[in-house]
Amino acid sequence: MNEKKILTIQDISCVGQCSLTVALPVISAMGIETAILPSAILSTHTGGFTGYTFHDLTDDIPAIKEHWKKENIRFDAFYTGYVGSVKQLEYISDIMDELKKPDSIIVIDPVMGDKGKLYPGFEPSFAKEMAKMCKKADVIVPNLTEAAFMLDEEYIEDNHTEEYIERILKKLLALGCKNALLTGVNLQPGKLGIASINGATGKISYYFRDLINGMFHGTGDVFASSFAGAMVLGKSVDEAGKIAVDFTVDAIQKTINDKSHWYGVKFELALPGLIDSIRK
Ligand code: PXL
Repeated sequence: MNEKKILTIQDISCVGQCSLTVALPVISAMGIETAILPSAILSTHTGGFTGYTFHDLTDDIPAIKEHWKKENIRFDAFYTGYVGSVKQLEYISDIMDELKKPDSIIVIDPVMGDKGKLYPGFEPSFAKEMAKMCKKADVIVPNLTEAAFMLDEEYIEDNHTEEYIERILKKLLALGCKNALLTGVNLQPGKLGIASINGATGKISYYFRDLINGMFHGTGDVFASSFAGAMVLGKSVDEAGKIAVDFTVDAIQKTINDKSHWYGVKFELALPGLIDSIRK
């Protein structure tokens, strides 16, 4: 029996196709048992809706962990996304320390912002605490905004130079993670993609697709969920990155002609292609 069990920790935005309503179906569809730990429950995500509810679940986490320990529940992988408070980062670190197996994989998506700005409710001090948790990770997958806030680096929206991207990758690695992957990289006009650095060899890799103009909410979670799933299935960082980029692009393409669907991407329609891609 080599089925793997992953624990993903992020919020439930009840409506809006992000965080757990993406991670659970995507990783499950990849054939991986997916346990969840909701960090908060919101009526919707915070990216464009107004008047959303927010119920923080920080205080529930220690008792949940204790119950799992008593039941001898352990996880082959951990994937963290949107985390609502600094206190939760501490609790999540404890969960990883106490519920991991010797070879568990840790994927951290340091969700906190996009397009050069932090999401509502996040402070720059949160970025510094998240940066500390990154040392636990096998791979971190920030976008450029998140990397810039964690590293006190300049945020550049597009027309990046290799020198800028590689400096950021090396600084991310210096946080102590084993590998780092940056999303939202634009080296050539009309192309958007990812850059990654392998901590063991220092090798830097890139993967690009044609740029699709527009802002697509939840695509970071679509990317990170499929990336985490592919890592659990034994793919390398570069293979998992390519699988996740192609799935995200497919989900965007399936959404782009429906202007009323502004709040997320129709990743459900792209799941068959994702499943094909992991069989290769
Ligand atoms: O997609 C990241 C995300 C997750 N969770 C919540 C969010 C966002 C981005 O805005 O608001 C609640």
